[in-house]
Amino acid sequence: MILADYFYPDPSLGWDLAVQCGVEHAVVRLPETADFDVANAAHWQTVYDRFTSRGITPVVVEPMPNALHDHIKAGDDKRDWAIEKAIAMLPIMERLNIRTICFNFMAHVGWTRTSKTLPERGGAMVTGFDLKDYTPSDAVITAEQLWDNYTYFLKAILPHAEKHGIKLALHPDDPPLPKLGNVSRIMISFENIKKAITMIPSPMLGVTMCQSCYKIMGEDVEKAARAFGDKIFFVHFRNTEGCPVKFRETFHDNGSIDMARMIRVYEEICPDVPVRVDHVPTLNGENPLAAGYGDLGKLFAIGYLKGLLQMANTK
Ligand SMILES: [Mn+2]
Repeated sequence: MILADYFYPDPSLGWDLAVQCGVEHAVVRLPETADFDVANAAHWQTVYDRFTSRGITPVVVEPMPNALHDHIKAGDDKRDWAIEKAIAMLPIMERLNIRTICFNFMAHVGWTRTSKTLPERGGAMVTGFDLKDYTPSDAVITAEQLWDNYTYFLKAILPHAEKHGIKLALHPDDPPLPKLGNVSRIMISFENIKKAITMIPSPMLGVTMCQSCYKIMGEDVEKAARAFGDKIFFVHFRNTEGCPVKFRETFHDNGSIDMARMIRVYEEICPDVPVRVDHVPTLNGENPLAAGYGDLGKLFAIGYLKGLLQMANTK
């Protein structure tokens, strides 16, 4: 597998630590400032060069920029503008050889937690979700509207993704609940996601295997991974405890998933895809507002992942 990490577009201590851990590939969060135009190749080149000058090769864009994606998912009056912008990203990515976009179809409400300070081992803190503590927003969307908006998006973008060889890797909904208030959610089960990536057949349409989402859904993670097979374009390596209405993150070695087993499975079925650690605990001295993405938690998680990758590749 390709060991990658999640990088914000501006160099930081996290960049240094990842490089020092031996990470050579980047999952890039694009700038979300007014001076960055996703349709402008020169703007991309500036960001790209920042990485390559540090010995890091960008391989995935995550997420699809929210300024576009929010309109696409909601299906509002800026949807067509947003889809045109998303399509304009593809030839630029092709030229830079960034071959994968991680996208999701959570409208109005993204990945959501009700706490960032749940206790984990030794006083570390993790994020968690408990439906009884969730305060719904005023937004409204039905499952039928979501499927319509999703289909509309695929029909528009897939021919361009195929032309430029850019893979669209669908991330499951987190939490995987059918409704948060009056906001419906559709990417909440293996069956729904399988439908979503096969309803319009394309070699450029597959999944981001965010394995804990499937575990929380109640799926058998290995079975789901094997069923997706070569439709896995990207792996989020993450561990958790719980069920859709109440769950918590854990240290990567301290949750309900057999992590060593899953790395062996991925090396067998999708050995060439990028993998990154996801949702690390907050360790002592760190600000829990950076929930899931603290530098110290990442150090441990990346080291653990590197060890498992080495094990899986040692005969
Ligand atoms: Mn994820």
